[in-house]
Amino acid sequence: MPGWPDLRADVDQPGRGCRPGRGTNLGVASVYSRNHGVCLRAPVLSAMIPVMAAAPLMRSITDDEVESFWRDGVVCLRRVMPIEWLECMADPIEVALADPLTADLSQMGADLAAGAGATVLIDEAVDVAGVRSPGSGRFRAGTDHWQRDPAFAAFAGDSPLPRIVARLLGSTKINLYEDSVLVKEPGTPERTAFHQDMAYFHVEGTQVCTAWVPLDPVTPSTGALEFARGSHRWERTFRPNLFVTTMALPDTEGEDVPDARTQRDWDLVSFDTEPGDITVHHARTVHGAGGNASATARRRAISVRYTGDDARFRHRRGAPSKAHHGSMGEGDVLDHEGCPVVFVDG
Ligand SMILES: O=C(O)CCC(=O)C(=O)O
Repeated sequence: MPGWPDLRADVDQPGRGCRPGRGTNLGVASVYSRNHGVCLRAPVLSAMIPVMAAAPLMRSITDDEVESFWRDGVVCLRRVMPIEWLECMADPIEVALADPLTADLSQMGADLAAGAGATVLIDEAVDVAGVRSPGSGRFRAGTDHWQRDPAFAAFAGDSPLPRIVARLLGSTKINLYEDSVLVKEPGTPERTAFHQDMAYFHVEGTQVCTAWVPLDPVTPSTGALEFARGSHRWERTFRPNLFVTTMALPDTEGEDVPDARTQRDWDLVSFDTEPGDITVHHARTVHGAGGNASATARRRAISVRYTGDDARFRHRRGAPSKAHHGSMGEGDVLDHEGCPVVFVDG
């Protein structure tokens, strides 16, 4: 491929940084440059190299963790993500943040407030900490980076993530629905509005989840996610919202998500995490996050959203569409190059 060094000789060097996956269904290989000590990834034709499953697990996922996921709608998995994978994603995240397709949600919130009267959700803790100044912290988010950057494709397809979610979901097959970069810079005042991921997906099924992978230590004061425990079992359908405001996407199905702070019967849980820890939540679990009240610490995270055996295409009115959705029919199995299979058991 033009522009990419041929580093295939370096693939799978034992003890190297990134655990390389080779020849995923995404058609990329991850490679580690011995010379530069940095991660490079070269797109290669999957036909040229054997198809392999996702990287092996650092440790097994316990029955208790699987039970917590299904009971609470969320589980925090400690020390499951090799640090090398996180280090590999540091530069691609900066590239993603510079991509015009990545949204500045802080700006979007200000525009919605000025133009449409939306109320932006501001975290008072950020004001109390005195770290907010005009134009200071930004909340930026993008989607479908894997389609543009082989580094993200390798992260979603070749890292341990597909194998982890296969175990949690009890699924023999895992499809990649999408990925997102979600960064709250120091002093970001905007909360993430509570929402249900399923409201944004053209999918029906019980085996659907999001793996939230932080690259930095995260606490509630820097923007740890908060989950309404057990909400994946509520028989309620919520409208997707615009993430920094409760304003719903137009023409969408369901009820508005109520303000979590007024819902006394919601059992909110969040987790302090270190790099290597991840949370995985069910796509129906209601969740949100605070701002980032730190003056110095960034909160960088990558969410990867996966589906399992029972997921089927279901057009959801008003929800964000992907290019291939036009060719999908109600009830179709999701397998498509726009929603690739990234793991098959056995
Ligand atoms: O990172 C955030 O603030 C929100 C992430 C989220 O809601 C998600 O990935 O589902």
